[in-house]
Amino acid sequence: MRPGRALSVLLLIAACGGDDGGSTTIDGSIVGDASPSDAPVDDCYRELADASNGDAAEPTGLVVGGVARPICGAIDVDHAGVGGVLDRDRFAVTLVTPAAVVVRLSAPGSAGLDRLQLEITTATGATIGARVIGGLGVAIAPLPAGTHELTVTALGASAGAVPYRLVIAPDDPAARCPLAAVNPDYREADESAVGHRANDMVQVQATPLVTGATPSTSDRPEDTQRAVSSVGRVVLAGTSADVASAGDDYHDRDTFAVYTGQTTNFLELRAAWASAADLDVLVFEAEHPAEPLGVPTATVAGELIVTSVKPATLYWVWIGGSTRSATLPASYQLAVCGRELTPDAP
Ligand SMILES: [Ca+2]
Ligand SMILES: [Ca+2]
Ligand SMILES: [Ca+2]
Ligand SMILES: [Ca+2]
Repeated sequence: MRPGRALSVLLLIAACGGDDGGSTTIDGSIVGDASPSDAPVDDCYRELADASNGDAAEPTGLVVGGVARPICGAIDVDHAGVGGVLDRDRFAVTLVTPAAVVVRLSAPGSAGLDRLQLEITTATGATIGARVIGGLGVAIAPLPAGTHELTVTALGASAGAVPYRLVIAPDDPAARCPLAAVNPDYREADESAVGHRANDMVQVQATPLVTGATPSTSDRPEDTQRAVSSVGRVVLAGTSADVASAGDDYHDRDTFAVYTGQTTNFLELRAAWASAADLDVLVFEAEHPAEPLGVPTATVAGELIVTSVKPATLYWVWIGGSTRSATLPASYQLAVCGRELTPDAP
């Protein structure tokens, strides 16, 4: 399912009955013809417990598997806490059956905040995060059955409340940026003469995810001279070499500089490789190696991540061979697909 399609399918609430509302179910989970325009004017579950929902998740009663409903809340400004946290809102939602989901946070009025982020905390305690950029943050995750938390965290200051809309919907990860057998648009330069360290740029600790610049002053990102349009795809290729870790959780690390197009505000990235390696992909705005965008997921063979981005901006696409890898080197292809998504009205 394409993102726009996925996002037209709203959160389904079993409390209102999964058998009405014109939605269909697949494998007992979700889906249907519902679109925002089909919904009543006030179709939201409305945030009820702002003062306390930063400490304990607000029980929404929402169950993925019934009538579509988003969560409508606000970044409230009357109880700013420590560490620059302006508001934190946690919401509990339930999945009856395991499903791949996409969670989309729309907050068109959030430009003045220092940071707005979305986190999915699964029933098993795993966390998947996404930054809101340009009023939109998107996270994808495979979720087991159980009760999960969606957390909205705002840092900074605001003169007034900033409304937002939060939607959880079924996702089709295999349909995101499929990697057909194609000739790559750009191939990594041979870096064997410098121990495969010519393009590393970012060192990465995987758990928890902590990233920063490599100590080297001589590494450079691959200058691909490519821009990803909002309907386009750039395919990168390279080799993740069998070199010793430089102290982080990766062997070879390869970084490619790619521009986003004039209207591209969302990227999907998919990597595939042949050997029994475990490669991870991250995205950074150029020269911001401490701010990883997107979180690797393993919902399908290979690696798939998504992230909101700024249009017409240089990004670093990073791929590293995890120390979990059984076999290296690994020849990889890495597709970068552009999209233009419009945030929902809150
Ligand atoms: Ca709130
Ligand atoms: Ca709150
Ligand atoms: Ca390499
Ligand atoms: Ca490298």
